[in-house]
Amino acid sequence: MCLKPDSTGRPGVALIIPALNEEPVLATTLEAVPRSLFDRIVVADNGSRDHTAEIAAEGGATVVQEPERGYGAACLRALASLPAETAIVVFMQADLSEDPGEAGRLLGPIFEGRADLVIGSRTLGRPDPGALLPHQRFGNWLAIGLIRLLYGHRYTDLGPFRAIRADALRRLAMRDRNYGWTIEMQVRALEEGLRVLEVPVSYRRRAAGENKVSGNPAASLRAGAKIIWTVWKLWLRGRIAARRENR
Ligand SMILES: Nc1nc2c(ncn2[C@@H]2O[C@H](COP(=O)(O)OP(=O)(O)OP(=O)(O)O)[C@@H](O)[C@H]2O)c(=O)[nH]1
Ligand SMILES: [Mg+2]
Repeated sequence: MCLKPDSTGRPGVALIIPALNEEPVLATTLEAVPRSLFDRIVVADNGSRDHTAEIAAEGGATVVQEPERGYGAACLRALASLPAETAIVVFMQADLSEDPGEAGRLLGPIFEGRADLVIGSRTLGRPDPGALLPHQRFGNWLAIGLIRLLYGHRYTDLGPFRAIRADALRRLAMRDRNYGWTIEMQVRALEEGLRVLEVPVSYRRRAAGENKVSGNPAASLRAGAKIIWTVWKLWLRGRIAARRENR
């Protein structure tokens, strides 16, 4: 299966950055993006009350607005805005926790035809001390363990920095509108039999701006519960569908 080329003859690559009140850091993040890798950068402004949208536009990104709060809602809105010739989509945070310069590591295995989904694993790639908080590590461990138990696949992380072929992403029929987005993609990828690869990426604390999830205990608890629930829900849904087919 070959990747659909854009007008320049290479596969169209889009970078999606969901952003909620990221004014203090977004300009630096966009400056660090290796432009030659991407045909389009989309910032999904998730109802920010600051100048996130203006900064994104000044930084050369296409801005889409998603007033409904939630990481997944922002990603879905950005995806809906992509041109048909987009062949690969990369997702990255706005807060410079990830190194945009490492995007090539995620894209390489897809360009080479070795993978459909490439997860940037923070645990494989030595995160900065304190960048992954203990409750984040615990939540990751729990979710990864559950996937291993139910699906028999060993992931090492649920990191949000990732690349996926656009045709594969469409097959996943993503629905989650908030914290379950990353795990839904990983579980659905297994259900659909995608070729999944993990590559090490670096990780540090957000460079600036408000801690909204990992640095916020209440939000972390909500995110953790949603992540675990999402794995169970998808597994049960798969079992019910399999039973119906066998009848
Ligand atoms: N939390 C949150 N982030 C959103 C939302 N919409 C878009 N985002 C963006 O999604 C990315 C991930 O959210 P973060 O707040 O960085 O989540 P985190 O990395 O777990 O935690 P912190 O870095 O401590 O805030 C960032 O780029 C956010 O700006 C939303 O509704 N809630
Ligand atoms: Mg963050």
